[in-house]
Amino acid sequence: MTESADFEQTFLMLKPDAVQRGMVGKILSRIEDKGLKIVAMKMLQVTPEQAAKQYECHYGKSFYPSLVDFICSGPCVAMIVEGRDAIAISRKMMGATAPEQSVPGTIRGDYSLDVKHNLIHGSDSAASFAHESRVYFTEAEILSYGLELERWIYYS
Ligand code: DAT
Ligand code: MG
Repeated sequence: MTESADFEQTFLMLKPDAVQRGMVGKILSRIEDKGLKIVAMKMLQVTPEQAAKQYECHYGKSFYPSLVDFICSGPCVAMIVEGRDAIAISRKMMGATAPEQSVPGTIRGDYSLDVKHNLIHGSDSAASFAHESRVYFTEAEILSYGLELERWIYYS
């Protein structure tokens, strides 16, 4: 794989509904099948402090308290994935926030009917990735490794 400027990392979190519905494996398979490389991953119970940091851009909005309650309501799976245009690609794979707009073929479009119980969080920009990844991972926890299959996933 040739590293270039469009290779980037993004932060994803499988929310408590994904864990409770037994959909962790299914969603991870989509991420792996796409060719994105998981470079950090942990299951954790999000604390209110972590939730407040992760969602600080939504502080003051009407849904903020219930969003924080929800993300803290059970175990989540946090991860960092890497690949070409990983931020935009994973946002496309997640699907739109509004359930009536998340199209079939996306994770939310296939598996979710509710704006809050929408299974997955993903950074929406490089700045959000920098902020959100720091809430859950240290630099040392983010691994750097090659995958043999990468030369079949990327042209150059
Ligand atoms: P996304 O998760 O697609 O990035 P967002 O950043 O706008 O969406 O909002 C973060 C989360 O907050 C979203 O996943 C679910 C919740 N949320 C957003 N809009 C909401 C609304 N109108 N009512 C209830 N929850 C909402
Ligand atoms: Mg968001």
